[in-house]
Amino acid sequence: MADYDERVATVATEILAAVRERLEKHQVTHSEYRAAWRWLIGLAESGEVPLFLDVFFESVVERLTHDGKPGSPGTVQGPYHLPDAQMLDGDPLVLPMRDDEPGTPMIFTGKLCGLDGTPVPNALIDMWQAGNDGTYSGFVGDAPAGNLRGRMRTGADGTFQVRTIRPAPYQIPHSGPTGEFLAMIGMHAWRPAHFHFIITADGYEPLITQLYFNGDEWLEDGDVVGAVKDSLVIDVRDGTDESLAARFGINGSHQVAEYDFVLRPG
Ligand code: MBD
Ligand code: FE
Repeated sequence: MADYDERVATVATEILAAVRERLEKHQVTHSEYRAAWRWLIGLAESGEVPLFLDVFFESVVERLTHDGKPGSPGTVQGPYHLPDAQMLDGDPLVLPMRDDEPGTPMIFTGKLCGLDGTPVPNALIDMWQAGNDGTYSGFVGDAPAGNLRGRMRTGADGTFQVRTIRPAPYQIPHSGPTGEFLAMIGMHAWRPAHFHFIITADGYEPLITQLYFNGDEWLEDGDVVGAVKDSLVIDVRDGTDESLAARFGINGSHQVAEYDFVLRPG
């Protein structure tokens, strides 16, 4: 059994009190209670507990932890990170993808530096994203294991360049209990398209964040997860540098985007 902990006792007791107070306020009936009971058991059995928690609560805790601090903003990790993604090496770096991976090819470049602008070499960037169909490999859909997930290190000057595809805006899985819950409360299930990152480097605080793309309709119409921060929205341009594209094995239209991550000491 877990030890008694003053803080856990305080927070847990108040959460209970808040729920009980609302049951009383709305005069919740026994049959309504049973319906909620069945729904919650269905949530547990579906395996969607991590999804449900991250959709509704992670952004609150993330903001409390990080808002107001200098450096690149963090945002939620979400339920679809997998540890031990393939370590990318060679030149150029390409996220693992199928030969005929659907979606617009994209070259994403950037730099890592500290608060004073010092480049951070040899940092580990763990990057993952949904494919063009809005699914994450290893969870939903038919992408091969490890698709669009990779880890890479920054160079001696703190920079990185990687080829991927532009992820599509997507709906979080909406045919299970989490989707049922959203429908019950009249919320859509969309998130703006995004890349996910966990960045770690010696001497710096780990950064868990996401990047979004200017012009995405769900930036305006509301991210179901509430995890967008303005300074994490980046511009995407059509790629015009043919030698860069050629170096990445791209011969055709593609997009480019960049972001410089600023890490806090830690
Ligand atoms: C996602 O892809 C995601 O990034 C978050 C935070 C929650 C649900 C699905
Ligand atoms: Fe995501």
